[in-house]
Amino acid sequence: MRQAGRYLPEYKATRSRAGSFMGLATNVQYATEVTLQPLDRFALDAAILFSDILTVPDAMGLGLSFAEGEGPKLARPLRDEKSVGALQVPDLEKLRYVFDAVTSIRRALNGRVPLIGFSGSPWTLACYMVEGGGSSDDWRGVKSMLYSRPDLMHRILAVNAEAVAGYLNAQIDAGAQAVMVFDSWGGALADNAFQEFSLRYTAQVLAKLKRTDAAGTTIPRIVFTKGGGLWLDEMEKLDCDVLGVDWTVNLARARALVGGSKALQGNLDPAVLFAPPEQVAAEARRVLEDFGTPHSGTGTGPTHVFNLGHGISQHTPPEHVHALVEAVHSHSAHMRAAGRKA
Ligand code: 1CP
Repeated sequence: MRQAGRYLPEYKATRSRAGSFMGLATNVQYATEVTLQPLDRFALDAAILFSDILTVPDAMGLGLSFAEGEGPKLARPLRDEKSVGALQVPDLEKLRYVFDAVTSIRRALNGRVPLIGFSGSPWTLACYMVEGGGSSDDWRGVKSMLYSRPDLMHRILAVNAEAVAGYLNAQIDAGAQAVMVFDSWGGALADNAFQEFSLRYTAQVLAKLKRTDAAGTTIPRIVFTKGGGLWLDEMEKLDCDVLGVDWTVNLARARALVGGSKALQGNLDPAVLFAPPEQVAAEARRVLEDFGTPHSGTGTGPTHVFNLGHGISQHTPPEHVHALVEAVHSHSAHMRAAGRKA
């Protein structure tokens, strides 16, 4: 999930030098620096590109800005038939700064850990593109369009699916070693609407993604739907390698459902990080135990990728993240050793 961000003083320092969030994300040097900052503090197993899902609507001409202390804003949201009709897959050259950042980060990582690229899902991007801003309590604008003009919604989603696939493929070309699709607002949809307006278009993206990089190395795909636990049986059919789950999901049950075919990523409640380090460690052990020993003996196959169940809060004390990472490493090593003996 998010690794960098305002909970780290070094991030805040770089962000203030950059002047704005977009100043940070569009500058290759700064984007590289903030991607590596969490790795210099914590023994993390992967790096996630520093960027944002809203770079794609920005490249489509919707005009992105991040006001200090507020969420994202789009200056030209899609409100009517005319603006939806004019929407087009962006020229990927407008996102060159992202691909350049990927290449620069890969070079700076120098094999230390793999780099994960990402995008929003077509539906999640549509939420911002229609509302014009951050998480809404009722998603009135986007849901009104979905129910009253499903034709317009389908047009946005079709353009988004094409754009997201091109965007992720370009990240793979630039050096991303895994790609993650964030369907952060899939869980805001009703049953049926989720399948028709979110899952279907995520599947379209996956169908268009490259399976390997230029050297022939497989690029794993991760799909995270916040609030998607009820649809895991349907998500199991997606052509991806990993399903990310939020903290409402029980990992033992999820493993029984999808464990044979896909790895699971998650799912510590980020709010656990507000508790003292001992509680953080205890909750981390609980998540690991819920999934269970990855493989007994020397088995291979889909397993568990420890992660938060959603993004890290800006109010998180960095020492608590340190305690979390240490607990995950020591307890999972212990579980693997016990599994080998069994
Ligand atoms: O390590 C990292 O920080 C990785 C980079 C990263 C990622 C993967 C950022 C930087 N954003 C994201 C993804 C992202 N952005 C998602 C999908 C994951 C999720 O659900 O959290 C979403 C929905 C956004 C949109 C967004 N960008 C929001 C949420 C607004 C809302 O709807 O409430 C916010 C606050 C941002 C700004 C942002 N993006 C990233 C950071 C570190 C920040 C905070 C601003 C800052 O620190 O300056």
